[in-house]
Amino acid sequence: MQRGKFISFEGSEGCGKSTQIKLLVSALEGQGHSVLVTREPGGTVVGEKIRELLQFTPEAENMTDESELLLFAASRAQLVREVIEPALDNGQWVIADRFLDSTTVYQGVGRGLGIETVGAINSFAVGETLPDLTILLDMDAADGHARAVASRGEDQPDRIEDQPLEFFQSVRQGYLDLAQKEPERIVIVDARKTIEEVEQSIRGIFEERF
Ligand code: Z5A
Repeated sequence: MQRGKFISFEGSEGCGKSTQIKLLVSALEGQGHSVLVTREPGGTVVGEKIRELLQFTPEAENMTDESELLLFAASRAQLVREVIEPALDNGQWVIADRFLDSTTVYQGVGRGLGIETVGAINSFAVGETLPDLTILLDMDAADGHARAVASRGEDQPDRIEDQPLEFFQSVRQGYLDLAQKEPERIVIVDARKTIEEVEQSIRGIFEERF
């Protein structure tokens, strides 16, 4: 059995990850691939409990940045071993809606915990499991936030969405710096374009890579 491909989508809120993942899944399935989509935090029983704690538990508002980092890592450690690795071994393609780069930039850069510290914890959490390709949907943080607010409607922002704009600007810069360091794995796509144009760019990258 040929091992499946592992692709992650990254970017700040509202950049269009979920939208593009849906389009990609239907294209890949049309080519005969079996595809599994994961989201983080979450994707397992343990991970979904952690998601609730990280994002939606009002009593957790005094969570320290260090606890937050370890909880994201714990959710991913479970997801990798319980879901991602077995799927890849089974020949499935795995599309991850966020993976370890989110922790590097949100906790390492945004929260200021440092990318070396976060890198060590990320490595412990994922072991050898790294994406073959990461699509970074890049756009201005304020514009992405406006999209996310519009699509949320009446729902309240979660604990992380509720950060000031400077936090998301540093997250965006963190992603761009990471892409510069790892150009082979991380490909930047301009997320300001229309949904169809972004989809075409991603198709082009897939044709070239796989
Ligand atoms: N987080 C962290 O801190 N550390 C970690 O390690 C991990 C995560 C893994 C997870 O939130 C939060 O946890 C996230 C990072 C943090 N917090 N923030 N901020 P989530 O999973 O609940 O949400 P999200 O990942 O931020 O995604 P999102 O806001 O749902 O956005 P999206 O999936 O990228 O976008 P979308 O839903 O596809 O599109 C948003 C809207 O824009 C929607 O109405 C679309 O129709 C529209 N859209 C999409 N594309 C376009 C284009 N091209 N043009 C115009 N409109 C568009």
